[in-house]
Amino acid sequence: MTDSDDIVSRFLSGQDASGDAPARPAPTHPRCGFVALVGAPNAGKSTLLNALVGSKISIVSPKVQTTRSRVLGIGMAGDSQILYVDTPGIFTPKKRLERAMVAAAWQGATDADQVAVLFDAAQKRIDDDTRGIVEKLKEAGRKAVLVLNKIDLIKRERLLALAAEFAEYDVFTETFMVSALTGDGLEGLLKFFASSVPEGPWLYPPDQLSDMPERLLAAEITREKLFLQLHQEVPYATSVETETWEEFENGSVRIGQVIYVQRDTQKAIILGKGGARIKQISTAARVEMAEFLGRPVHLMLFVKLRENWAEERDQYEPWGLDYNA
Ligand SMILES: Nc1nc2c(ncn2[C@@H]2O[C@H](COP(=O)(O)OP(=O)(O)OP(=O)(O)O)[C@@H](O)[C@H]2O)c(=O)[nH]1
Ligand SMILES: [Mg+2]
Repeated sequence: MTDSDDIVSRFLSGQDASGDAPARPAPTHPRCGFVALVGAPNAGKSTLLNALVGSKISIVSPKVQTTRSRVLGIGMAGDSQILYVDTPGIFTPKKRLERAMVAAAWQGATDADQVAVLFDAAQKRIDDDTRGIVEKLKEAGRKAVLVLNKIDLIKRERLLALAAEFAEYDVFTETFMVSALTGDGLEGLLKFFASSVPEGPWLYPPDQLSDMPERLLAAEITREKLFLQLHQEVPYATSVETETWEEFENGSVRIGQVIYVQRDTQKAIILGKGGARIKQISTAARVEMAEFLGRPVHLMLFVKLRENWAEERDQYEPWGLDYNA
């Protein structure tokens, strides 16, 4: 970890960059383990990870397939260090990037000590993607925890009926009903994870919040703004890369990023009339970057045509995605 990564973790954990936060006493019976959050696209996995960690680590949008890679969020609860693994939504993939995303999600589940399946309980019925996930876990003889999310949107009777329907699979050892958005029910879920991760030493310093390098975090922030501000196929045709990172003596940082698009028409949409759209995207991204870095940020965004970025290997490796999945 570099010094600047360290600043990110301290800032996100609410400590100041001088590092004089009260030291956490050494645990007498440390526990540490991985909890994978899996589910259909848009179930609220990233929202839940952020809520459980208490900081924004993973990007969130109302659109499906926002998360493209595994994202680690480190949560502390008493003597337990819980390593939450946010994963891309699991669906039937068609393109190379989609296959890599779904493979990353299953890998996250396979490697974890505990698997939590999230379901958007606001849906009328159990969707095919979720059904497929539960059936695959059952086939593999894997037990999991069911998290019925978005309970702020539905009535309790409906929840009980859903829980009963899921119980028939005989995969779930526990069922939790939560709202990742309002925080309802999260305390019980957190306590459960804290007590269920195996005994063992912590793998990360307790004030660290993620293992994601700053450059990737910064790219994700811009990608989130693209997902929030663009429509139809456009956000899915984009990829963001942090190209330059210059730190100045006055404490500010200049970040240069490229937004790759697959067609000229998409480039025109992202730029907007007189550059209005890119300006909005850039402002929103810069504000959030400055907040997580705890210092002024100058952000320079360039939009470049790269028709085949989704077929290029260097778009996969930095994100831990398997090009050949
Ligand atoms: N009302 C309500 N909305 C929620 C809740 N949790 C998440 N959402 C919303 O659901 C949408 C999707 O949330 P994400 O956290 O991005 O979902 P995800 O499962 O990570 O989605 P992918 O990364 O695309 O697979 C966002 O608009 C969230 O604000 C909840 O408990 N209640
Ligand atoms: Mg997500």
